[in-house]
Amino acid sequence: MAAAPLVLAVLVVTVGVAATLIRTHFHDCFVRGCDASVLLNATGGGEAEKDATPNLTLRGFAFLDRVKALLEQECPGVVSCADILALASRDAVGVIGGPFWRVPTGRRDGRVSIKQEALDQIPAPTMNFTDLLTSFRAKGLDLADLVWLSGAHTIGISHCNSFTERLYNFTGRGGPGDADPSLDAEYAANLRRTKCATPTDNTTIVEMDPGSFLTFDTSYYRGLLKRRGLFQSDAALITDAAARADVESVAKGPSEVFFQVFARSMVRMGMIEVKTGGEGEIRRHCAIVNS
Ligand SMILES: *[C@@H]1O[C@H](CO)[C@@H](O)[C@H](O)[C@H]1NC(C)=O
Ligand SMILES: *[C@@H]1O[C@H](CO)[C@@H](O)[C@H](O)[C@H]1NC(C)=O
Ligand SMILES: *[C@@H]1O[C@H](CO)[C@@H](O)[C@H](O)[C@H]1NC(C)=O
Ligand SMILES: *[C@@H]1O[C@H](CO)[C@@H](O)[C@H](O)[C@H]1NC(C)=O
Ligand SMILES: CC(=O)N[C@H]1CO[C@H](CO)[C@@H](O)[C@@H]1O
Repeated sequence: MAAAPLVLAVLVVTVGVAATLIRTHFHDCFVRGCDASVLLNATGGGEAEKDATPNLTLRGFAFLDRVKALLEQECPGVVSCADILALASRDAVGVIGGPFWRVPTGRRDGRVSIKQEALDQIPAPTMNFTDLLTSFRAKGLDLADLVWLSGAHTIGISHCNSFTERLYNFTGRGGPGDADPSLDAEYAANLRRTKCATPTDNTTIVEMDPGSFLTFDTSYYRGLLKRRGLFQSDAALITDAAARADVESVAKGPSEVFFQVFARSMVRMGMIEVKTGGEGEIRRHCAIVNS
């Protein structure tokens, strides 16, 4: 009798870890390439990328530090923190029933992490389609990668204050009449009533794929077509004809198709500006550069 709630609790934690790892890997790759710069602690020189990442992302760091410590015991100086992040993201997705893919390894770790670069280069949840595509193209990714990597929001969670301007203050006039017209009105009203009663709420957790956020599946894309994408960057995917066609095709296809394209885009993302050969180092601890 007691088993079911426990199994559910374990699943919630596992899905949360998977979402956190994917987000951390994404943030890492978009700033100075996939070199684990996102895992570095700030030093005397100023704030690090970590200091720019949303609080929800921060939880994954201690877990990665533990994985690194175990690996260093077995085979010191061999597996980079950047590879650990790529492999852990893949494994976490596989454990919760998502796709599995082969991760090319050999990334080396960077020695520099700067907060402002994260603020400048990580695509914001408020971006429109044009700005999102520009941001992805700057990293060698394309329109398809934007659509498929956004699919990670199938297991995403957010805090109200990341999107409340869409519920309360879209044009700056303010008030419940000032919601984002691209968001389903009934859904917006429901969010205001049950989840985000105040625009500044930064603790209530909102599922990005409500009803299915524990399952790695295509319902995120069906939600987009019902105009229930939570962030403007989700809603943006159906404002472009080519992206919308991709969303429509994956939304009605079997999960296997989504799994294949998601995996392919994760591999492409994992190769952004990687350091190899004599570049960078194999960090001994993921939070600090080797002395
Ligand atoms: C990195 O920073 C975190 C949070 O401030 C701290 O808990 C951790 O001990 C630091 N790690 C190292 C190796 O200094
Ligand atoms: C997208 O947003 C930028 C501002 O961030 C704006 O300059 C641009 O006009 C917008 N593009 C479209 C097509 O709305
Ligand atoms: C609504 O947005 C405007 C412009 O961004 C801002 O000046 C105002 O303070 C906001 N109102 C509320 C209630 O947050
Ligand atoms: C949430 O908002 C409160 C009040 O504005 C602030 O003190 C707190 O630091 C915020 N917490 C986070 C995690 O942003
Ligand atoms: C690392 C960090 O700042 N964690 C905080 C994230 O937000 C929760 C809830 O607001 C806090 O309890 C954590 O301390």
